[in-house]
Amino acid sequence: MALQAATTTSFLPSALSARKEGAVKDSAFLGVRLGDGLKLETSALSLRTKRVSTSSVAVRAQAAAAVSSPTVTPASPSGKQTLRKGTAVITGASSGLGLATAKALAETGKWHVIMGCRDFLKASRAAKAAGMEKGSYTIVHLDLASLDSVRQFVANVRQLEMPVDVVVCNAAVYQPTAKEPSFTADGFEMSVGVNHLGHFLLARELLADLTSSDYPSKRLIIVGSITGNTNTLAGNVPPKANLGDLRGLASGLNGVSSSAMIDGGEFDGAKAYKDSKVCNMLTMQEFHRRYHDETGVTFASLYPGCIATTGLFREHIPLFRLLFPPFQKYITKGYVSEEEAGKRLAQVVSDPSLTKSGVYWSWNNNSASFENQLSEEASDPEKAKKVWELSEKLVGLQ
Ligand code: NDP
Ligand code: PMR
Repeated sequence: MALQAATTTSFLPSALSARKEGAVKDSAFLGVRLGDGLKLETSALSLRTKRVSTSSVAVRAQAAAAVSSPTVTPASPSGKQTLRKGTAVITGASSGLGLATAKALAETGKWHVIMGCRDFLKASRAAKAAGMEKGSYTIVHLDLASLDSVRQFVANVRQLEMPVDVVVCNAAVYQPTAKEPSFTADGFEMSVGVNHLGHFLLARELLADLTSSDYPSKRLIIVGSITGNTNTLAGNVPPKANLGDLRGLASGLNGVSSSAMIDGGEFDGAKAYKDSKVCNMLTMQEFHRRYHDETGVTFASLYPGCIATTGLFREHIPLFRLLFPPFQKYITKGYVSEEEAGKRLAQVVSDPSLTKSGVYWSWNNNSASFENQLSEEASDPEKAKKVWELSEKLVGLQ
């Protein structure tokens, strides 16, 4: 019964994306414009209409290793009680930070990972290539660019009949070179639609599951970033995050009757990403204010370090992708490997010393975690409340 959804035909509208020929922003490396000679990195005209895929398998149990329900297993003959395996849902676990975290958790033998991924085959290959043991994970299809897919994902996770002890909202897209916005199935600008609104609905839905889990330390983690925090050097590299008076978000970010940008301004892909990270960090704090006392769930965000080699920069110009890792390694010294970043996020998932709620974690040069300060905007409770209420309307929760 649990796996009935495995054969369910799913309709997965790919996002409607419109990009003009040559729609790559003037090539700029590290905020500095390069000459016209480097403007050849143009993307081809791609005006995709809604595509209906019937081939995707919605749920596939990689492992039937169901997790037993009591939190503490009965005493073994030696008299020792052991904690049952925890189950962590991680979005965007097919690459980068999400994959490294899934691997780090699975390797401990204490966690089963539900990998919420938009590309099932890619996720499956990535998990195998990372050496994750077959019984340690389950891949469930999730396209955050579609609210229907988010709802279907929640239903499919419930069908697995595993507890949900930790949820990690990790997936993201970054479109620094796009001249024109692209849109999710529901018509939201892509970066905010995927990084914030898709996760907002997912987290709201899965809060009930977290609340009913009997795991001793239940957590909802939303990955943030330094670049959304204007109280840092990195956060002051233009374009800076700024949600303004939220007029674009209030009007639906559809780029037709409203701006595609939260602040109502002109489209800028890099800014849209940074704005989405501000929303992620505000959402975590609003969750904490509204639900921590009532549910006992720990809400946290983090900046894992600059993981300059991940797929996040796939849409950036080749020169950026070549120079960004050494720049971060040798100049800013902010670089961390995917493996190290995965260990950091895995700590936020499971370390008994990181149970404080409402916190934004960072790590110092010795890889020791500390509670970091968010920028004024990213810690503004009024803004958090407004973002929450507007997001509720957009995802149909109001
Ligand atoms: P990656 O591109 O490697 O990982 C992003 C993941 O998100 C991929 O698995 C990708 O899937 C998935 N994803 C993208 N769009 C969707 C969608 N519509 N539905 C479902 N999944 C989707 O980047 P990172 O590992 O670097 O990013 C992970 C997180 O870390 C992000 O939240 C990012 O903001 C944050 N971060 C990253 C930093 C860095 O330096 N890299 C620094 C600070 C924060 P697919 O594999 O199919 O493309
Ligand atoms: Mg940044 C201590 C300095 C520091 C750190 C930790 C980062 C992290 N960056 C720093 C400094 C600088 N960066 C400086 C001085 C510049 C101008 C030369 C610079 C530029 C820059 C660019 C163009 N940095 C970038 C970009 C991107 O396109 C990345 C981005 O903003 O993605 C949204 C990026 C990043 N720098 C970082 C980190 C972590 C990123 C990736 C951001 C993220 O995932 O949120």
